[in-house]
Amino acid sequence: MKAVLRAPASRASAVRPVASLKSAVSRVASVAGVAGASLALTLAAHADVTVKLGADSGALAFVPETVTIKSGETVTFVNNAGFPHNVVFDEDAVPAGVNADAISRDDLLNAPGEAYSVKLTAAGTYGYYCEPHQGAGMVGKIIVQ
Ligand SMILES: [Cu+2]
Repeated sequence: MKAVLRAPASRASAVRPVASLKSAVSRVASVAGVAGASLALTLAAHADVTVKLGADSGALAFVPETVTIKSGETVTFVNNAGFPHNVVFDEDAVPAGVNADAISRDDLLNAPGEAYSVKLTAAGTYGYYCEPHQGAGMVGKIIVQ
């Protein structure tokens, strides 16, 4: 009686890891699919314009250096190369009434692909720079129409 019971039990436990491995793999695949889809949605929702932090060549620059958006659109800065970077709006180079500190991202972006989004509404020209690389010419401009 004991032997009869033991045999099916050990067969079952031998099969179970394979089954759970398969379901784990399909779980990972579906989670990755969901994550990819929601990432795409996030980018679509928040990036009217995207500015790379660091050129593909590795140059310390915002790419493109000047972008033009409509009032209420969002600019998303994405870490690309040569980080850490940050995005500091110059208080002397933003439209009157705009709080440069409130739209700046002082904390350094350290990780690959790390992003900072800012929505701008007041029309005019916004000058900004990267604090660590300002001396190397890492400056940019946003024109809000
Ligand atoms: Cu920088």
